[in-house]
Amino acid sequence: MSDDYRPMWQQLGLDLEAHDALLEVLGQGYQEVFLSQKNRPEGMAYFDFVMSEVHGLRIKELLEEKSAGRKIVGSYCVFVPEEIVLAANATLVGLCSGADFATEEVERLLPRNTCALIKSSFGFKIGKVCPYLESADMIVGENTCDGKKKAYESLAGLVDNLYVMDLPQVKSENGRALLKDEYLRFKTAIEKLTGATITADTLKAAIRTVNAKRAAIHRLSLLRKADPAPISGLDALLANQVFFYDNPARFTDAVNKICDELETRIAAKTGAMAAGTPRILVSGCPQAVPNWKLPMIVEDAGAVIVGEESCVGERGTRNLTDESVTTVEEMIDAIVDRYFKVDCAIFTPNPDRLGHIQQMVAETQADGVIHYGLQFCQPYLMESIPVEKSLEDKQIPCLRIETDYSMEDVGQLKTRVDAFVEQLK
Ligand code: BJ8
Repeated sequence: MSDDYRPMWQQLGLDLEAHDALLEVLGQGYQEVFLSQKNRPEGMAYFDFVMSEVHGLRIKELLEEKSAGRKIVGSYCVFVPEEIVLAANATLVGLCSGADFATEEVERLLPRNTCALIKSSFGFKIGKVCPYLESADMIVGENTCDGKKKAYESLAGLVDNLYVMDLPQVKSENGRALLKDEYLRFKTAIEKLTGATITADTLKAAIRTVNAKRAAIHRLSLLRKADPAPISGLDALLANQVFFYDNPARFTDAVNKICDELETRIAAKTGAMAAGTPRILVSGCPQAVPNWKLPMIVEDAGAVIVGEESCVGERGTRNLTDESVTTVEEMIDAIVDRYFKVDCAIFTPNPDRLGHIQQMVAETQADGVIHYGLQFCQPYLMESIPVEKSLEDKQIPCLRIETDYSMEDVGQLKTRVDAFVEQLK
């Protein structure tokens, strides 16, 4: 990344030395994991460029938006409604939390047995290495799992602009009413932050923008059902990760372009891997940038990942908001209906997720499922057992994995994944 960005990073208060070290590791990792792949679609050049500028050009754009009076909102969860943010003339960015950082300092604030994702969000703040976090005018936390909801109490002492959204845990009428109340409260907070009033026109335009983005990435997801798979799991995951940072309209365009290319590849039977390669669906915790450990191991083992049942994947993107309604009140209801379908493991009971995993297995023609659970993540680790059971009942092989962001268990994971892939052949 160009040295021209250093004054910008300094102005944001980043620790330049630590940030240099992070970029160095990221750049090297990207080269080894992504650029070394064979038979990549040409359209991945766009995502390579975005990643090469992820702390540069994109941050410059966000700061330019801020100078023009737009606000930046950072979020850790797919329950934060981008439609409301956009409608109030603000920009939503995902705060990644996909790598360990400043672990010793983090463990002075959080118990050691906290999941890597939560620890990472603290590490990026304490280590002063995330320009997105430092650019945000508001950071939104959400009461999802116990770990997150308690961690935000501590995060509030580290940032001065934390807004915490309550979320239901049960898909009942009361649960839906709570979600609606919270979205209305959030709307008021965003309007206060931006000074803008959300109107039917701005909300409708925002719903269309976000729907278009989700429809494009869902289109990509459906194209992965072809054999040979036209895109690797690593590249498809990358597109799903960039979903959270990029300018929405530009991202939609780039994804649709790559989908056009994938359609041509499918017609020509050109794959990222050979036809007949064992096909795997990954299900479970979100894999945020730069957490590429599992897909790297799986695809190195000679399989191809054909879908992610995850919030960085189909769980977060498959449902669209009804565009046919006209008033702000009706649109808020449509937004609530759309988000209420997200089948995160924090919900109890959560039977929709089991059904969705089986649906994805069928749609993607997966030969087996790897359940990806982060260590100490109670909701997903608990749910991995019924997930496995429901798959076994249908004779779908399932491998449950529990891991973190360190590389210490790579050898052990490789052994288990290799054996699983062999079983699928
Ligand atoms: S909607 S999955 S993005 S909460 S891994 S922090 S659950 S202990 S991330 Fe999530 Fe929203 Fe749900 Fe999706 Fe807790 Fe588990 Fe850690 Fe997790």
